[in-house]
Amino acid sequence: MIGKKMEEALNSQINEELFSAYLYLSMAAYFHAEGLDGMASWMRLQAKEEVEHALKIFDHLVERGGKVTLKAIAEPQREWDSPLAAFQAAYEHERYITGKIHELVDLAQAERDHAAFQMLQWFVAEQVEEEDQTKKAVELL
Ligand code: OFO
Repeated sequence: MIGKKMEEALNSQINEELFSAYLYLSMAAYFHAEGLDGMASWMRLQAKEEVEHALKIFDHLVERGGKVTLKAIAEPQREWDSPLAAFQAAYEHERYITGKIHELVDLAQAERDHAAFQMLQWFVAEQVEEEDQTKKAVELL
């Protein structure tokens, strides 16, 4: 059975992951509108991955007898000054998410929640990859 603090924190992270999906879908729409279908496809894939991230945490809560509480998803930005500005925003967003994942790891340690700690290690590694990918995209533009 998962503790209340971890349950709440993981529910908030589900929201962060679903907002990430919404943000990247919004960037995909922006790229389509600019005629940049390749970039749009890349962002659509990222959006799908973010939904998968949300589901990983969702499943962890379910498996541990926690309660999943879905909250409202904020409206994402719709326009950027340039493709570069959009990718820079994606990179900044990934850095923000890395900070959130690290806070969760700290909480798992403080709560001695070894199961959440182990599940979160996947996200720690994933964030290294996602920061790297978005940073490289920024450098290419
Ligand atoms: Fe793009 O990151 Fe989720 O976790």
